[in-house]
Amino acid sequence: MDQSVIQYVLSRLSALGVTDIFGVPGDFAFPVNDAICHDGNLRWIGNCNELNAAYAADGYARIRGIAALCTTYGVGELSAVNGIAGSYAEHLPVFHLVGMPPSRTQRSRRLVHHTLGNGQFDLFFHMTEPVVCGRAIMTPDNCLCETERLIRAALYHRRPVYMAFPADYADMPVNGTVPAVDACGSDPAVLGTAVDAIVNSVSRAKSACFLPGIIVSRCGLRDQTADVVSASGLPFATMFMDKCVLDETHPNYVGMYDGRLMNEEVRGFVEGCDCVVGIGAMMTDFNSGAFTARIDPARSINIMHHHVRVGHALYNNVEMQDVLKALVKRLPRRTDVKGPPVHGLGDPKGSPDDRITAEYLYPRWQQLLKPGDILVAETGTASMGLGFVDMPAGSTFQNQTLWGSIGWATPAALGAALADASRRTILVTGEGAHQLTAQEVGMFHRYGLKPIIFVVNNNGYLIERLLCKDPDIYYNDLAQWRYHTLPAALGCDGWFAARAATCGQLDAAIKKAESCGNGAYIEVVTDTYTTPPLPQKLHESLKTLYAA
Ligand SMILES: Cc1ncc(C[n+]2csc(CCOP(=O)(O)OP(=O)(O)O)c2C)c(N)n1
Ligand SMILES: [Mg+2]
Repeated sequence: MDQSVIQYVLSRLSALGVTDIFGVPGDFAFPVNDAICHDGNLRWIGNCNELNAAYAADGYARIRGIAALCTTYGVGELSAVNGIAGSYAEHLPVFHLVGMPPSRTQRSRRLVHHTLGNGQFDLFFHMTEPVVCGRAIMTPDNCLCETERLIRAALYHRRPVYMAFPADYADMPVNGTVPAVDACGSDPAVLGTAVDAIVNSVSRAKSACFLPGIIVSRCGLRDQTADVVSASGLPFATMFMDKCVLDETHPNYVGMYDGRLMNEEVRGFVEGCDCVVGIGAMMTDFNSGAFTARIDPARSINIMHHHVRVGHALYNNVEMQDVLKALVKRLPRRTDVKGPPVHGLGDPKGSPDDRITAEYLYPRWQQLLKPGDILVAETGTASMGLGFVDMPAGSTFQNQTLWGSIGWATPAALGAALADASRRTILVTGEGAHQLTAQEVGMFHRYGLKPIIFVVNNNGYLIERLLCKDPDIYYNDLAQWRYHTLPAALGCDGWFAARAATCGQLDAAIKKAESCGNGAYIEVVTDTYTTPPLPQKLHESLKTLYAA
């Protein structure tokens, strides 16, 4: 084999569907940067900083199923760690390629730049350990084995991996032969027992429903899961992190289940079922209405990526895809279980001269959405409102519900838009979150992308105002930016940009954004405390807590 170490790794990433690699270059990473630019199947996407590159890779992986970023030693890679940790928490296989000082520099313990000045070179390799599912320092001798091991780990766990390339080794030819890799399959006996247990529980139950979760989409099993739900005839609800895992236009959909906080009818139905079947769902705080959900483990099932739980029995070594394949044939078709009807948000309420309220804003956004749209919603009040809009067929709702690092959504939308430029990408962010990563807006134009961006300007960190003791305390205030002037300053020539403070202005701006044939950026100005219902509910439950 006459490929170099980095050429081999890049060829494997291409084969897995990566066509773009995010990052910021640096001298120790030059061999990796050069190889990416010289690889005919790959495109280098230069981000404004490494944190943004990691968020962009995260967004790309949500749509493509896999992503990669490249940073330089120490200064670059450490900035990316928050983003990588988010991809770990949210199960996204992101390959973090890091350029390292040459092996001879490391051996001589020279005091080179980007080190702590102590001659130690493996510190950052150790620092990344908890946020990746595998890592290696690549050499000509280990390259073939380690690349295959890390690809397998990333795809098995759906989590990031770290590969560091000493600058001299990166360009050396690889040694050895490609190892044979066994495919991971289910243990047939355990699979049979687990599927029997699921079929028995569901058949015996007077009423049953599904809660399909985010792992389904991370494993690329949305169609198979929809087939199981359709074959069973049973209703399904979704939780916040899992929104749009199955199309919300599916006839069996009953709406968002959010514990005791929202949608009482859906809660009553789900919690009243004798058997609740999770498929790749996680009971996190924001999935369970701040842990107000009450699903008896004894009467529930969860089919996870590599194991199944039926009541209190755990079955290991069974793969989700094998379980779904069996269930689609074996589950009896039920026509006797009916869920509540889905209530949409209705029409926007407000007159053209009115200030923009939640009763206008969220229904207006619902009207804007089209089949196939990619909606990226930032942590904050706006995503908590968007969680309750009805999403059209084939559209997707992306939110960093578990990791919740503000600033994620702007670069993640860039990554998502690059991952599938044929779809419309819509970004909704609060202005506080946007201030962390707003530079990345310029990158959409640089790469010819035409998103619709909404920045909700509500004079500060509203979700924090609602959750902290004193809403008006000044740590929730922000520098007042003129947000709608950012696209021009960031080089987005030809974009439509506007500031909307009334319902009429918002309506006109949305119409222009949809027809301008270019990127669009709309600053949506609301009153300081304008909020959709969910943050208000969280606020009320905390108020009782503080008063107690
Ligand atoms: C990196 C990071 N820093 C701080 C926080 C805490 N935090 C959560 S939401 C939020 C404010 C979001 O404000 P904004 O984007 O304006 O949205 P709003 O709630 O006002 O709609 C902050 C500071 C966080 N989640 N992530
Ligand atoms: Mg705000």
